[in-house]
Amino acid sequence: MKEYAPAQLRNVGLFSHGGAGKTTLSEALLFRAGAITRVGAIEDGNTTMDFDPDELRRRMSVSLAVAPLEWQGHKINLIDTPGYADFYGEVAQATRIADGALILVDAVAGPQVGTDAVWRRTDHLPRLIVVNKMDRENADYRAVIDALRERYSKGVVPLVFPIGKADSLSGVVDLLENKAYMSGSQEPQAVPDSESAAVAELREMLVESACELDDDLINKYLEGEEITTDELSAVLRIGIRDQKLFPVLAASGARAIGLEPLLNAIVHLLPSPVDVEAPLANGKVLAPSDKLAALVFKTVSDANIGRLSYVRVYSGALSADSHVWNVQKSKDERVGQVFHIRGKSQEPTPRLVTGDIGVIPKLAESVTGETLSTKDGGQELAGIEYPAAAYFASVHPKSRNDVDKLSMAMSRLLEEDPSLRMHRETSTNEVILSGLGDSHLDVATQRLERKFGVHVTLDVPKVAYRETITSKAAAEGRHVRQTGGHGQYGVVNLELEPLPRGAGFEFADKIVGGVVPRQYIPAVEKGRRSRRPALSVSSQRSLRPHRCCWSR
Ligand SMILES: Nc1nc2c(ncn2[C@@H]2O[C@H](COP(=O)(O)OP(=O)(O)OP(=O)(O)O)[C@@H](O)[C@H]2O)c(=O)[nH]1
Ligand SMILES: [Mg+2]
Repeated sequence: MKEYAPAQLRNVGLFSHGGAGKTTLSEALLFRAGAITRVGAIEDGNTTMDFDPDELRRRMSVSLAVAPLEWQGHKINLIDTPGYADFYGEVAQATRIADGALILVDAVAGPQVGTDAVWRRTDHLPRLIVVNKMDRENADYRAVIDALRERYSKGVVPLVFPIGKADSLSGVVDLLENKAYMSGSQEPQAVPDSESAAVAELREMLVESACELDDDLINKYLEGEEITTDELSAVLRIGIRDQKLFPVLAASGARAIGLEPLLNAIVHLLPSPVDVEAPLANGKVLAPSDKLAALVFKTVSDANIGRLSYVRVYSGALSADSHVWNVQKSKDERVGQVFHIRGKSQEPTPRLVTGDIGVIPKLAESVTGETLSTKDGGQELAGIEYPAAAYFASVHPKSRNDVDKLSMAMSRLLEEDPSLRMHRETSTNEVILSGLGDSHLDVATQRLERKFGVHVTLDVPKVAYRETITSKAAAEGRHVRQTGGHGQYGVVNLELEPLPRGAGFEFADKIVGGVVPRQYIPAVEKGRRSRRPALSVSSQRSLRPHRCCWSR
């Protein structure tokens, strides 16, 4: 693939509730643009974006995948993501490096809980909405738009009009150009007369919403003047960038309908890498320069090949056979080959320009979230924020051999998926793996087996119940010992009371007037601490922080 200038690049993430058709639509777009020569299907396990054995087994995306296509002198990097919440770690990586988003919505179901989730997770990105699966029985474009306007924003406006629906879906009208793209034909056509009234109604909605953002245009519009396509495009671009407008397209990935207006919208309405600012770790933005700044946003580990690092370049160029600087680790990193990536296949390239995405094999130092730059004043790009763990399991290696290999394999696995976490629970002496859900952990154990030959079973973790103080109590203790000489005599008055949960342990010394010499007091606190409530795996009470007062 030839080299494109940064202004000609588009990095577009596809996000949705699980199963809205992102991978199928990606496949259709890649085929339509000539990037692939055969259309794969989820059911046949041969799509470009789903190639991992776990994805083929589950017939759903588990990892993000990238594939480029060329359209009207531009290069679009499609970034397909999983819709299932267990794999939102990948969504976090994609939302970090995409410059714009396509939010897919099922034409029958309308917005769903996963749509809400990705809508929130992409709230920093300019967005287009695709009402997909328009070929399905009971598909209802207008009803879905109404639901989206109700749920998210009045800036949700139609950009196309679908001709027919379900079995009779035959094409879509691009409202911007006022042209029809019919199934089976590559060239745009005049809008069929039978549809012109309905098309005019939707176009009115688009033009009105767009013109409202621009004083000159609204005056023109109110005076009844025709708004040109170029004027409309310009104001739409700004409205989308400022997240005031969210234009909606209609498509059927499975039947390859509605693809051209979608590709045109990506090229003409979504921002290029030049139009967006690169966030830095310190909360500022990267100042424009020729200096290299690239983010490692995903790492794939393989026991044989080693690391494969996905990078997004924010400034400068990342060249093959070069030395770069890992900003976080302050270490030199040698870059050998550099590739463009299309699903699982790689194509060598001399360099990745500003804004582009590619992969580098065998980086020695760098892991996901780190910045590759130059030694002189390279700045740290903002990292990736992952969802918190929500599901926990204890890990049990199956054999002695598995025990030996577990820790190395786990560290590679965690490097590959930072939304997985592992720790040893000291109270129960169990190794705990945590992630976003049971499927997430299931995929993790399958990977351990497949990639690193380590066999483990997962179990419900033991819970360490702990004892605590639940109410205020006071007691007095006397120590009397006759030993021939002076003898020993001491009185301890101890008060115990609970603190708010999580507040820890507090020792308050209430001795007044020096009746007990100061040097004895630390020993009392120490004694008290050593008698902290016991830990037990069987007891039903939980640990509460408590305060302990000592007085005489
Ligand atoms: N009728 C119809 N079915 C579709 C369409 N697109 C996808 N499907 C089917 O819907 C199912 C899910 O499609 P995918 O492409 O895997 O959807 P996805 O959004 O990538 O799914 P996840 O990655 O799991 O979130 C598959 O059975 C597809 O064949 C479409 O346009 N029309
Ligand atoms: Mg998918």
